[in-house]
Parts: sequence; C-alpha cells; structure tokens
Amino acid sequence: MTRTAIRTGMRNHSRLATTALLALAVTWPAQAVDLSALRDSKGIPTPFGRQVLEAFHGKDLKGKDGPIAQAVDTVKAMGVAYFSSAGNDARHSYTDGFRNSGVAGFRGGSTRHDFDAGAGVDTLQQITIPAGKTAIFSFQWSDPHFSISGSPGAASDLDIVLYSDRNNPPALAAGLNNNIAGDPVEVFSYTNRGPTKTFLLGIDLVSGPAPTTIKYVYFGSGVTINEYDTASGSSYGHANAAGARAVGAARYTKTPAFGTSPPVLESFSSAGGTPILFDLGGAAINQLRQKPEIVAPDGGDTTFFSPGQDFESNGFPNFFGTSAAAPHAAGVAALLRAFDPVPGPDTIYSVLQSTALDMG
Ligand SMILES: [Ca+2]
Ligand SMILES: [Ca+2]
Ligand SMILES: [Ca+2]
Ligand SMILES: [Ca+2]
Repeated sequence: MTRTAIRTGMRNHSRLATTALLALAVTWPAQAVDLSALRDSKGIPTPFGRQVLEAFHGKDLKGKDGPIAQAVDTVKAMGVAYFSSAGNDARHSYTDGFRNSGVAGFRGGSTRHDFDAGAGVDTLQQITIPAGKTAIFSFQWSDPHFSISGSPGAASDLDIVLYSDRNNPPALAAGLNNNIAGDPVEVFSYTNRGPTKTFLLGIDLVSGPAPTTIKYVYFGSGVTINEYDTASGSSYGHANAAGARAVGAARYTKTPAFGTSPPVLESFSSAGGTPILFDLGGAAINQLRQKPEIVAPDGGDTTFFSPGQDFESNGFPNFFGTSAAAPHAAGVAALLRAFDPVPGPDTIYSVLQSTALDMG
C-alpha cells in the first residue's frame, strides 16, 4: 500500500481558506445517518462546486457497500469530492476462514471455530480488556446482507461469545441473533469493571454453510488480542467506498513543515485492505480497494476540542485522529476548486495524490 501525505503547509494556528463550499456529514451511527448534507432541499445530490467532508467514521456494513458508501458513490458521480476519515483502529481486526473444530458452541447444535490453523485445535481466543474499559466487537462473515440486497439475505447463522478465563467459564456477553435471511452481523460490548485481565472469545456456526471469510473489528482503549491476531485492516464502510478518498492521519509535528520528512503515520490510523465480497445485488465478488489513499495532518489546535488535550500547552485544545485529518484534505480540495471550479473529483483526487509526498 502506498500512503501519501498531502502538502497542506499546515502550521499551528493555521486556517484553511475555503472559498468553495464545504459540507459536513456526520455519520454515527451509520445506519441511521442524516444524509441531508449530501443533498439539497429537493433530495438531489449537492451540485458542482461543493466539497463534502466527513468528521466521524461510522460503523456501517463491511464486506460490501452499505447505504452510506452507496450515497458517497452517488454524490461523487454528481461531481462531489468526498473525503472520509480512514478510522482510528489501526489493525484492530481478525480475519480468517471458518474452520469447524467439531467442538460444541454456546447454543445447542452449534460448533465452534478452530482458531488454530495447524494440527492443533483451539476454540477460544485469548484477549485482554484493561480495567474499567469497554470492548466492542463487530463481527461479520461472507454472506449477503438482507438490508442491502433484499432476499434471500444471510444463509448462515453465526454467533460470537465472550467468556471469562476461568475453567468452565460463564458467558459474559454475546451476539446471538438468528441471522438466517437477515444480515450476517453480530455485535457485543462488554465493560471490564474489575482489574485488567484476560478473557476468551468463541465464534460459533449455528446453522448454514461455513463461511469462507469471518472478520471482526474491535474497539476499545487498550484492548488487545493475545493469540491468533491477524492484525487485519480496520478501515471499512464508507471510507472503503470506491468514490471516496479515505484519509489517514500524521501528527502535524511529524510533517516536513516541522522537520520530519516523510511524515510519520499516527500509530492508530486505520489500515485498509477490507475486501468487498458482494455487489449490491448480493452476487459474490472479491474487490480489494487500496485504502487509505492519502494522509493529512491531525493534532491541530481548536478552540474547544478535545477538552483538556493541549499537548503544546498553549491554551488551545488539540484535535487528534483521522476525523481531524479528513477535513484538512477536504480543505485543500476546496482550495483547488476555488482556484479552478471545472475539474471533477477524479481530477482533484489525482492532483492530491500525484503532488503528495510518498510515505512508502
Ligand atoms: Ca486446527
Ligand atoms: Ca486459546
Ligand atoms: Ca447469530
Ligand atoms: Ca494546543
């Protein structure tokens, strides 16, 4: 993957001149998003001359283009350049094929995934959740989504279950929906109210064929996967849309303007590589999009966000994350469009990438 950093010339207290219009689409949660920023009062995608940026990466469906990714592609086709934060989840993802261990799972009749790709059998994956922290696991598998493609929806029902690390451990949290004919998605969250400790994760096939790909992305400060960690890409959803440019983050103090060249990627900046496994009609495809395409600075001063986070101690809080980087990329695109309103998004994307610094 080639990552490049756009040259914003950003300095502390810098402001991005934006004579072209910027629109902000906040997408959280992604399935209930208000897309009004992307459309005018008649519901028509916003016209030429407008850039769209996005401050929050939502958690819409991965493995295919969800409703927001589709909206991104629609407005991009109307001439809108769209920049999405790549995400702040580094490589916090596990991806593998389902291997049937033959060991019984949580629900009656289910069988457990074997995490060990070799001769051994290991049906529980050890993870660590720090004291007082909440872990969220979003688990999906290669199966059509009813909410995107309509019938027949998912052909397989899988579950994900969290256990304590004791012998004969009780289940602490789980995603146990019947997914048949619905969406192949299970999500659970769990807050560790005790000291930092290890837990065990099981993935069960309840019914239907074993999926060729299972994948979860996890969220939560300090949560770690202690075995069989595939460290897979965590950028998905609308950041993964073909029409969007996904933006990673490099702290502004680690850019050429501050003496570091090439810029250094923030350790949390999400890696790409989440394949698109189904088209909008539910047919199986395998399309890998090179994401994120560009990197922009984060960590600039703001007047209010994030409170208490002032790493230069200059009285202004600093805004970190790819949500801070994406608006800088959109701001540069707006400057380009203010300079010359004719070029469409493909030209803007091309100019940004071809004039960027190669980060390797
Ligand atoms: Ca095995
Ligand atoms: Ca284990
Ligand atoms: Ca299920
Ligand atoms: Ca500051």
